[in-house]
Amino acid sequence: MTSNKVVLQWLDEMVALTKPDKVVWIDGSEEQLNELRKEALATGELIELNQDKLPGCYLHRAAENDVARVEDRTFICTPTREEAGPTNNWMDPTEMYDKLTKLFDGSMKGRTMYVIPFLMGPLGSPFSKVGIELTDSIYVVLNMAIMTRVGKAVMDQLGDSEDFVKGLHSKKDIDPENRYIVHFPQDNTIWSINSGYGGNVLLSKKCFALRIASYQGKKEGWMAEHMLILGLENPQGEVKYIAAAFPSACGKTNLAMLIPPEELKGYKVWTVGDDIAWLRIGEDGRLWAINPEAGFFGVAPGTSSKTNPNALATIQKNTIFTNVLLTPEGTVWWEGLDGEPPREGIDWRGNPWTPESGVKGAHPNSRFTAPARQCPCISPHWEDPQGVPISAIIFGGRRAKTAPLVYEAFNWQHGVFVGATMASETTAAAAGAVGVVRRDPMAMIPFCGYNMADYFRHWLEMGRKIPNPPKIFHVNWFRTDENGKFIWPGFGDNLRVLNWIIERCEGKADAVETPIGYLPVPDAINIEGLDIGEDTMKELLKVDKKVWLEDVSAQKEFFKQFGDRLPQEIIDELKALEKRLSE
Ligand code: GTP
Ligand code: SPV
Ligand code: MN
Repeated sequence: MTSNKVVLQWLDEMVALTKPDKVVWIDGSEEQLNELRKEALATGELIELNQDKLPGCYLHRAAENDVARVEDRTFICTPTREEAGPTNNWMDPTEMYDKLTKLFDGSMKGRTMYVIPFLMGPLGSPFSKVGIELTDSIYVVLNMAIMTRVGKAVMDQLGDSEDFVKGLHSKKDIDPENRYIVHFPQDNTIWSINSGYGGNVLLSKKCFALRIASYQGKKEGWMAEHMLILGLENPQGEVKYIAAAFPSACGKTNLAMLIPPEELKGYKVWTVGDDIAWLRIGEDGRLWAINPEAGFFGVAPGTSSKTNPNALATIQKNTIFTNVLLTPEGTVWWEGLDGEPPREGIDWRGNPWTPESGVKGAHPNSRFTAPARQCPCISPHWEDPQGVPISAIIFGGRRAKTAPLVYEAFNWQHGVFVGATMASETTAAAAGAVGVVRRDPMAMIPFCGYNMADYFRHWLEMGRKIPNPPKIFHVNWFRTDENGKFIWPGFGDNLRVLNWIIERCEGKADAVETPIGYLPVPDAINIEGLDIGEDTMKELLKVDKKVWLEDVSAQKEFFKQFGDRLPQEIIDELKALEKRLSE
C-alpha cells in the first residue's frame, strides 16, 4: 500500500518484535471490514445484534477488569521527569522501551497484525495528521474505522513523509498487572499492551489526539484540547461556534447534540465534535477549531430520547456497543434508556440478568461507537478543512457545591486561571473511585502530554497571539440540593445558559461583577416554562465567599507541586481572587 521507507522499516521492526503469523493492511474498503466482522463473530469477539432493528450493529464485551481508562498505568516518557511534570506518570524512555520490548516480544504469535493507517482531521486539511496503528485486535480495527478516516487514501496523503505517529497495540493476555499505556512524545510513538478497551487502545483518541498532539501543539503554536465543538444557530439563522472542555463523562456529547426546549424552538445546535478539538489561530485573527475524529465513542448510560435524542438516532445503525445489556430480541439496553427495563437479558459481564438481579445491566462506562455523519444534527461545516471560528470557550465540571451555574472570566488571563483551577467529581470513565472531587485543569489532567505548568504557559502565550480571542466561561450543570438531587434540569435546557454566553460575546446581555467573575443579572437567563423559581435561580447563581476561600486553599495546594515552573500570571490571579474574596 505504500513505498514509504520509514513506514516500511518501522513495520519490519515491529513485526520482528511481536512475531505475528501474518500482517494485513487495512485498506478502508467495506469488503475487508465485512470479512473482519465475520471473523470476529466466529470467535465471539463480536455478537451480532438484531439486524432488522439495528442494522450493522454489534455488541462487544470487554474483560471484566478492562472497562475503563487506567490512569495509574498511563505514562509520558520524556527524556526528563520535569518535562512530563508532576501530574503524569513518568519513566526514563530507554528503561520503558526495555521493559515493554520484553512484554511485546512475541505478543502477536499465532495472531494477525493489522496495520491501520488513519487520519486525524478532514482529508485534505492542512491541519490533519497521520497515524498508523498496529494491533492484534479486530475490535480495534472496526472501532478505528468508525472513529477515524482509515485506509489507502491516508497513505497517499502521507506520501514519503516521516511525519506520522507510530502506534503499537497488543491485547496480549489482557493482564491488568502488565497493562501499560505509554507515550514517547519525542518519538511520535505510542505503545499500549494488555488492554482491549476504548481510550487505552484506540490510539487515535486520547493517546494521539490529546497527549501526543498537545505536545506537538506546544511546539508548533496550536492547541489540542478535550473539547466538544458546537454551532449555535439563532432564529435569524446566524451561527456562532462554542468549544467546551468538561472532564470525562461530564456532558460533552450531550451538550454537543443538544435539542432546544419548547420555549426556545427557533434555536438549533449543530454538532462539529463531541470530545476533542484542535485549535489554531486563523488568518482573520480568530481561533479556529477542527474535530480530528470521525465518530463518537459515547457514554451509553443516561442516553435516552429525553436526554439526548440525537445520540439515540445516531446509534440505530452501523454502531458497535461495548459492555451494554443484551435483550432477548437482540437489541441493547442500559440504565437510563427510555421506558421500563427489559424483563430479562444478558448483562455486560455475560451473565443472565433481570431487574431484580441487584447489579447493573450495563457497565456505568459502557459505550457506543458510531459514525459522526449519522448524527441528525451534524454540522454542514464539520469537515471544513479550516474548521470553524470559535466565539466562546467554556470550562465546566461536576461540582455538587461551590461553582455556580455559569460565570464569565474577566479576560483571557483570568480565563486561563479559571480553566487551571477547574475541579470535578471523578466518574466511571477511568478506573478508580467515583464521585471524589479532584482538580482537573481544562479537563486535561489525564491527557496532557507534557508538564502542565508549561501547558498553562502555552495557554497564556496563545492568548497574547490571538488578536480576537474567544471569551472564556465556566459552567456547572451538576449543583445539588440538600437531598443530593440536581437543581438545574440540564440537557436541552442548557441552551438557556448557552444563549446568555453568546449574548455576552455579542455585548448584549447584562452581568454583575463578583469576586470570581461576571455572573448573569437575576433575570438574564430565560427560565420560562421551567419548574424553577427565583429562589432556585438565586441558589444556582450563589457565590459563597467562605466556600470559595476554602477552594482557594485547595487550589494553592494543587499548584504547589509545580514549584517555580508555575507561570507568575497564575500566581497573580490566585492572589487577586483571594483578595477579592476577602474584601
Ligand atoms: P466522555 O465521552 O467520557 O468524554 O464524556 P462526555 O463529557 O461526553 O459526557 P456525556 O455527554 O456522555 O455525559 C456523561 C453522563 O452525564 C451521561 O450519563 C449523561 O446522561 C450525563 N449528563 C450529561 N449532561 C447532563 C446535564 O446537563 N445534567 C445532568 N444531570 N446530567 C448530564
Ligand atoms: C474519556 O474518558 O474522556 C473518553 C472515553 O472520551 S476514552 O476514549 O476511553 O478515553
Ligand atoms: Mn472524553
